[in-house]
Amino acid sequence: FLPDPKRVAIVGCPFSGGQPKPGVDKGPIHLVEAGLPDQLRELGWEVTFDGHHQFEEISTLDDPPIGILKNPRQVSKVCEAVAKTVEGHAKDGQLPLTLGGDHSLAMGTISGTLSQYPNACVVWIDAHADINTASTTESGNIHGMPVSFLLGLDATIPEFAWVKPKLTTDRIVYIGLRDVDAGEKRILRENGIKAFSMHEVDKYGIGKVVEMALDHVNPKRDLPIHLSFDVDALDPTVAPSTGTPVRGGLTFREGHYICEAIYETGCLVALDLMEVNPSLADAEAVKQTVAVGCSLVRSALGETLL
Ligand code: HAR
Ligand code: MN
Ligand code: MN
Ligand code: MN
Repeated sequence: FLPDPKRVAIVGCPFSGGQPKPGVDKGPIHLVEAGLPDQLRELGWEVTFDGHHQFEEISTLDDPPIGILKNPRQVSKVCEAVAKTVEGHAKDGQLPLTLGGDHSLAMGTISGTLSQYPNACVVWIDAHADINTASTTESGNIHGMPVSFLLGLDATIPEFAWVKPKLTTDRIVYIGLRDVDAGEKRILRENGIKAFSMHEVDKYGIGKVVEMALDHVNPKRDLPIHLSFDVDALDPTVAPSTGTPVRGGLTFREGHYICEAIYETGCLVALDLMEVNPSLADAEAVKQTVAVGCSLVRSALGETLL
């Protein structure tokens, strides 16, 4: 599925409405300014980047909470626009690389991927499961919910009716989990959703975990893969500048190994790098996190393969 010639379209999404901490909207700007487009050109990719997306502002006055969900209309509108953009690039035969921004955006990116590749599977790398529904979320932050929308677990909110539940529970797999709410654990269990927490990474090693994860969602390695990488999957010592760091995460190499192994399948059709927040640490830590983010993307696009 890798485009030949290799063409990638960078979709910069300076958006933070899916969670309360300012600054995550600056993530994509830092990643691009660090030189990511040129780094990908050096790897032989033809890179399209037509500027960061400008999102229509909805005043908070016009966007009161629905239940406890915060900024619901804003998140929905932004994700719908992102879905169209990602779909458009995929239809053009480009590999959409979405830079967040908070992880609510994946509602858009994965919807866009599924419009072009209905049988795509999702590999979700995160400390969190992001699968709360309107009835289980305790925070009301929609970045903790995108997977439930994509699976249609809670289709009760008309504002999100455009999200067509095209993802099925057997086509998503998690790696890196270590901070999962009780309600989310129940959802994972009741729906038989496969997840490899840090416990399994410790037990089996990352090589075996990635193999088992792919055997589950893509047994014949013939389905398109959407890789959604939340930088907080990495240990906070590796990626400190993020909104909800959780200790005990993936090492630098474990994170990169995942990206390399997905690239190696030749099935990667879309990639997200989310939750880099340059406002949340000192300058050195920001630099480190941005550099790791760029490096993960390069690995997912073939850098480490000899
Ligand atoms: N489960 C919590 C909630 O729903 C925390 C979600 C946290 N954050 C993320 N997503 N960064 O991966 O609010
Ligand atoms: Mn574009
Ligand atoms: Mn996430
Ligand atoms: Mn997370």
